[in-house]
Amino acid sequence: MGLFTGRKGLVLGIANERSIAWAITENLHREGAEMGFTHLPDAGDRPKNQNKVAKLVDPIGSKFLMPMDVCNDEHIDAVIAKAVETFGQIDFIVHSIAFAPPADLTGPTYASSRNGFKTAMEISAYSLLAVAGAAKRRNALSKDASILTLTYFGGEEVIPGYNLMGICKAALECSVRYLASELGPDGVRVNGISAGPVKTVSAMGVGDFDDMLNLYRGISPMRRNISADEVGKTGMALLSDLSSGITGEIVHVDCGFSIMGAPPADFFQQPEAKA
Ligand code: 0WD
Repeated sequence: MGLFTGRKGLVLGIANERSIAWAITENLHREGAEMGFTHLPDAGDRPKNQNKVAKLVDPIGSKFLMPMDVCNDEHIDAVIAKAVETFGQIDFIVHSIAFAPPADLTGPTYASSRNGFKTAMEISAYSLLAVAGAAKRRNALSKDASILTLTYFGGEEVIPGYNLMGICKAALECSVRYLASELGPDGVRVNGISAGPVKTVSAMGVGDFDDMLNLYRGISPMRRNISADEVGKTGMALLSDLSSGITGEIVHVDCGFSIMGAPPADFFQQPEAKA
């Protein structure tokens, strides 16, 4: 019997096999979870996004796969309604969604456009509140349900290149705490994982990613980068009974990078650090 035998939930934000949401899904599946999934709606006739996600989730017995744009309240409500119809109540929600228009993400924050800021905040932070709110309104969450979102250290401290998304992550992390406080009386927990860099589609839009990986390798106490599976394992734990007393937390899965106030002495001996 697995940790998630008899437990059901929703996973939002798989784009492809590199997505962090997929690494979490693999761990949940291994422990026996039953899941429904969403994909970004496809433009035009070709179901490109749908096919990419279906290829992954069909073989693990997905209970449903629906299009969902988090900017659309009807989409969100339809997904929650489908979850209720399929499962009754659900025990977990994985929210692994972020977006900022590239032009607004790559420039300095003071150059963000008003609309770019709104879009980035809506998709990357408000969407967590919207999904939790829809689930609450439909009484979709079981009495010990757990909600998990994904964030990054750039929401706590300045990471050059992370820019507008850092501001969104600060809002997202604060949303975790407010939601945890508001849903706690129902028994529902809300937590976030602050992950170190993992090469995914979204990550490639943020600065020079290989430099970021080198930096993390050089500075982290563990002198390496994390794997997506490490986020998957911790995600699974935060969604499970193993973390039944934890809510409102942001757990860093970053090989310790975020505890360092300055690079270690050996950082300056590394050829890539000098380059
Ligand atoms: O290094 C990394 N990869 C890190 C990612 C480090 C720390 C945190 N994160 C966070 C991201 O900020 C995000 O919140 O993890 C989360 C997942 O990101 P990911 O797995 O790195 O990226 P990806 O595989 O691209 O999944 C994000 C997905 C979208 O993918 P695409 O590539 O299609 O933009 O978010 C979804 C979509 O599936 N998404 C949306 N879903 C519904 N409605 C929307 C939307 N409007 N926009 C994006």
